Amino acid sequence: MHGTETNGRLHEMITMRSWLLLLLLLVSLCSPAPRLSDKDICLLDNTKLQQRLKLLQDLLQLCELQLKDILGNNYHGTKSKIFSARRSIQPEILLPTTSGNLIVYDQDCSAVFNSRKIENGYYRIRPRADREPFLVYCDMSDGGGWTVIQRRSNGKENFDRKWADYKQGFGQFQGKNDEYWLGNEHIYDLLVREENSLKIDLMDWHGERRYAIYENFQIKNEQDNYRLWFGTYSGNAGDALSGGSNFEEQWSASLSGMPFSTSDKDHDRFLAGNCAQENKCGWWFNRCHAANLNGQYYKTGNYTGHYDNGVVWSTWRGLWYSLKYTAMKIRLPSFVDVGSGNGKSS
Ligand SMILES: [Ca+2]
Repeated sequence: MHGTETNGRLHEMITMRSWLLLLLLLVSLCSPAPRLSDKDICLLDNTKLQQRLKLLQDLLQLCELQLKDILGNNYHGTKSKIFSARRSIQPEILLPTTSGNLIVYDQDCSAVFNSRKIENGYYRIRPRADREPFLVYCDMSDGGGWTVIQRRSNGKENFDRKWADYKQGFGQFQGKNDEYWLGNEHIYDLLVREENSLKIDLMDWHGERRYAIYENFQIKNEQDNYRLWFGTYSGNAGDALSGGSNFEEQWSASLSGMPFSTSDKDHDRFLAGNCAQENKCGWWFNRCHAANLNGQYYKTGNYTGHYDNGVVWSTWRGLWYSLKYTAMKIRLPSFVDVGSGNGKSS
């Protein structure tokens, strides 16, 4: 009996100890982690902030690199490889000519220039081996090697034409002041191989000149209505292709991403009307434009009327001034002026 009682107490004590241990364990598990001191919190915040700072510093460095690239990459400089997304050369362009023609044509005016033909003038070029060569004016000044895709200089040529004419091209290809549109198909063929820069030369009726350069000038094919794309602007005429300085102007007049329109093929964003009809020409219209170099040739400079349909570059001379001279010309950004030696341009 006594032995049994002692055993019972011992058992009771062990059970109590076990419970106590379990309780202690539970308490230690459930109690909150030791509270961080203000100093620890501060240190932790500091580490997080330093990590964010590092990220921002990296970003800043990247932006500085990009800015340096943009500033250093003028139109006759060498294109940086870091940020240029070169498009691959289309296989059909590499096909050999099937015509049996022994005359080898240069692909563009840069190639003409590089083959030591450095006089301004009309040359027959052939951007695609599977298509016929065609005449174009090569501007061998201004660093040389420019293929001119559009020119206005005297108002003699009619630019109020339909889709088919703008597709094939029209105008005179003889005199140094002849006006023409090279044709959307030819322009597409010239642009499709590689990234090109576009330079726009402008002159008003007082003989004052301005220019605008756009990097990575592209148009899509006819299925996509020769849709326009362009990159960074530089120059002293203002970025009229982008529509103007404020958001509202850009919304209605930025030509970036716009398809080509003619009076018989309205692809503009002006739902209530036809920009090409109002402007009497083919162009990449939005609602409608802040720049239209194919517009009506008003020999007075300033003009009035229902529509701002002159030869317009609004960021320089406004919408109601029609320019005397315009030329749109293209060249590879990597084109190196091998002719003049000193790299200066007029
Ligand atoms: Ca429309």
